[in-house]
Amino acid sequence: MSLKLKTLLARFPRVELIGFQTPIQYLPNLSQRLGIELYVKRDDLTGIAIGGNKVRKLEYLLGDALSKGYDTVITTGAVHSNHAFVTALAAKKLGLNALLVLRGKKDAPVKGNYLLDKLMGIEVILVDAKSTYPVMEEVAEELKAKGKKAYIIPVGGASPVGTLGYVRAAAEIWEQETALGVEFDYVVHAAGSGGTFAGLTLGFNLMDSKTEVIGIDVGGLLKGLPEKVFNLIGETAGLIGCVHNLTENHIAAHLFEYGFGEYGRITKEVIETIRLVGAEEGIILDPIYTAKAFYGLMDLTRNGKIAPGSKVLFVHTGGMPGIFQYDEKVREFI
Ligand code: 5PA
Repeated sequence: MSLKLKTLLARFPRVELIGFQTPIQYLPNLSQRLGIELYVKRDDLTGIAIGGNKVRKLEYLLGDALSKGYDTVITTGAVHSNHAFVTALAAKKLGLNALLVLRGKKDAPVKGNYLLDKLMGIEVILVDAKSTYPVMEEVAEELKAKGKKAYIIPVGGASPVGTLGYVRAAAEIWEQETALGVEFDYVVHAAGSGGTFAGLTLGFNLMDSKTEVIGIDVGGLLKGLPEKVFNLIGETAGLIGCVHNLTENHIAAHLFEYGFGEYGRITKEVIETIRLVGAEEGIILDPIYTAKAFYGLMDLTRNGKIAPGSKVLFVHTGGMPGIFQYDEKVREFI
């Protein structure tokens, strides 16, 4: 089944940035504590820069950019964006120029990913406005006038081409399940721009798998996430040339909100979750995405949505620099 999916994906240009299957590890201490069979997929170890889920999307996005002769990549996100930093570094590695248009105040402290951006000499334009897209378009036009060709990647790489990365990840998980001799009831992950959610959901659907993909909304990064994810699934299926039988209601029923008030807000529960997972299993989560997602997983287990004994795969999507971007906030709870 995964072979069929891989064959469908084979015609899309992809650059090899990872080069291996990320490990799936069993988490014995947290399994016992939660009364489920808990595994983690280490997509925080995707082999370039700070790793994380974006690398899978970038294999296709940068493959697309290179095959069409682009020489520059422009993308966006918040000043703490994991996606933006990884995109810029991966682009550089492939010999492309990179430029980031980040949402933040001009005097934003140089920490976390923003420090990494600066350290690597990545060109950053800070924009103190809700939407950074007009600035990205402007910069692309300016570059065009200078004879350059700029490829614009949306927030989180959440385009149909980027989503192919997580369709492929679903096939990878399926192969690993077969090797491990388990079938996951649930795959749980942090949902922000929705590309990971769309890709995994479509991938498992195309493999006729019973595995349910659960997204944890980490505080409404995007409004109307179920609709956006559903549209992205439709566009990605269209790109691949296949049909799915998913509905927007299915997406909404598999999306749970654990934002603790708003995107980016760090609370005591978030910090306690980082501490718990670190102390029990030696795995570090981040305060913006993965700790909220893991808190959601624990709560869904407590309230019975995830039944006792279920086989659950948590996808660790990376993001560790968030701890250092928000060190002051983190210190409040130590
Ligand atoms: C992000 C997103 P999706 O965007 O695919 O839904 O993934 C959510 C997510 N985990 C999960 C981590 C560590 C993430 O960084 N990050 C964004 C970024 O700019 O970094 C897109 C918001």
